[in-house]
Amino acid sequence: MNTSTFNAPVVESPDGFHLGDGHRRVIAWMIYLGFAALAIGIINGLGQALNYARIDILQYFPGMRDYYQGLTVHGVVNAIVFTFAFTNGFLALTTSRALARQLPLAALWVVFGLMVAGFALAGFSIGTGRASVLYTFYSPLQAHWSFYLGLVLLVVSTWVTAGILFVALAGWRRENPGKRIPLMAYISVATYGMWVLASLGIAVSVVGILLPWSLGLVATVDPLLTRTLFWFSGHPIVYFWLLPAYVSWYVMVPRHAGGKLFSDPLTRVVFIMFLLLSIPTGFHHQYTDPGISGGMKAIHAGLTFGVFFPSLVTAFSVMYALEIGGRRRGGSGLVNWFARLDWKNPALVAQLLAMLSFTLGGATGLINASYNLNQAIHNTAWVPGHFHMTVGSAVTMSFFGIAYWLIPYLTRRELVGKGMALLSSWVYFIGVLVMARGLISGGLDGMPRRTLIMEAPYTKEGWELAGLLTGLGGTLMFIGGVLFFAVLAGTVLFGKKTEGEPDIPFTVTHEAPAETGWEVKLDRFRYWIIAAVVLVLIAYGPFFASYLPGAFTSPPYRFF
Ligand code: HAS
Repeated sequence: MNTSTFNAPVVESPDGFHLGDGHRRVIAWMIYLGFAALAIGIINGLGQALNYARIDILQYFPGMRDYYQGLTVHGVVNAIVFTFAFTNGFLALTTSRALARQLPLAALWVVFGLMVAGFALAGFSIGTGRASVLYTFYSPLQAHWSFYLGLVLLVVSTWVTAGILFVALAGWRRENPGKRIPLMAYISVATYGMWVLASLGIAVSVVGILLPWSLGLVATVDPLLTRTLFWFSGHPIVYFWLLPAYVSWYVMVPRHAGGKLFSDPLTRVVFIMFLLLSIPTGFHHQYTDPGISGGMKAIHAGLTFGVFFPSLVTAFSVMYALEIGGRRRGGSGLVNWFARLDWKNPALVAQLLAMLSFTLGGATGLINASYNLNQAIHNTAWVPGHFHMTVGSAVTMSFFGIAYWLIPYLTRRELVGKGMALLSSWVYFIGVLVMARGLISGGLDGMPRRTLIMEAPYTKEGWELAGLLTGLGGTLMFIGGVLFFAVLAGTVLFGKKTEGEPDIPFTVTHEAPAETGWEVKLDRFRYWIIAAVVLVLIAYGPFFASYLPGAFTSPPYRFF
């Protein structure tokens, strides 16, 4: 895989590998499941955004009891079900393709089944008002056991996917001794390696503490302990959302743009940095929590600035690929190449706009990470402002862009409504910027997050405009989302059948990865995982060693 085929006009398989029909089907179902969850999330998102504008549409949602139930639906289906389902399907595909191996079909269906069961259980508990605990499910708020069990199944679906990918890679290595791991497989597997390690916090918390507690097997719970275990996984989960988008930005966007990947080893280094640094940063969500020493918070703050770095490198690398593409299309000067990119390709446009939004999302992340600035914005509307420019757009719009080639690839149907797809991306992008402007300025004026603003008996100067912008932006995002789903449904139902066996559009490194020297060591995942575990022990060990067993316990609070 070391030829210069990255800019080939026709997407044909360079090595003759084709995904089996059954594999296409199961991966398509995973992607549909993810988007079905997103559709529910987007409808609830409209209700959440309009709350800030003091417009109540939540009352018209069937079965909706209160604001927190709606916010829980929004957070859980968007942040957990949508992202997990899409990632399980997408990275299974990228790994299978890069290694040119079919993955075990039955195991992929198991992944799908686990996700459906997890979604159904969590959906049942939230839908019946038994789990209005938000996607962070902080104790001592207690949910019905079915909520926690649903979460367990959803996380297990990611572990089974990870197992499938690890086994496939091991098999490939056995058959290709001494060969470098193909880049697309490397970064896909690294993403799951990071997540398997990261998800241990949430696993211990849910299986070891919250599930038995919700079943009445233990009477009390330690809020700080479960919060800390949540954020042990809760920060790295944002990179589990982001890295599939990065997989696309590194190995697919250059192809869409007609550019080329900047550097194979640098791309590997970026993913290794995420493996090392994603987890030992969770305390930056807990700067205001008592019971954690200032020293520990400082270590996590420092490491948070460290995990900022691979994204800066990514910005540089992606820009390089885009610039090459823009210049090949006749662009010149400092910025003209940007205008020359293929702004008519829906897959590219959605991801370019995602990147632009992420530039602002990343900048707000830096402010969050700064200990004293965090004191001003923590628990304000600023925080949803930040995360709608990251997961709410950078990730979601990248997944939209990927879907514009992935759904035709999986269904062997042509994309229907390219104009509508482009419009969808622009409307969603403008919407997210307007909404984030509202949330960010409102947050700076002290407007709280997770609050039924429309019924709040108090207000402050600035909140009104902030609320209106949030409502307006959220409405535009909703319209953008509806347009996206129209394109998706149109393609699946009415798209013209395509001939032949197209390949997925991935970049082949323009230089073969080095076969000797330091770069080869990047492929030794085992050592990087050990290093990641050591870093986690340094960053969390002192807290758990001094804190366990939990000292401050509370009885449950149930709102059902
Ligand atoms: Fe965050 C809170 C810090 C990234 C999501 N974050 C959250 C929450 C969520 C979230 C959901 O330190 C709320 C959790 C809750 O419910 O309480 N975050 C950061 C930092 C980064 C960061 C330092 N966050 C993300 C990503 C997310 C995400 C990614 C989802 C996918 N975040 C925080 C902190 C908090 C927080 C604190 C706690 C706040 C509090 O007090 O509650 C960094 O990783 C960001 C690095 C990003 C960059 C941008 C690079 C730009 C790129 C685009 C390239 C652009 C190109 C332009 C090529 C450095 C790669 C192309 C176009 C042309 C013009 C040419």
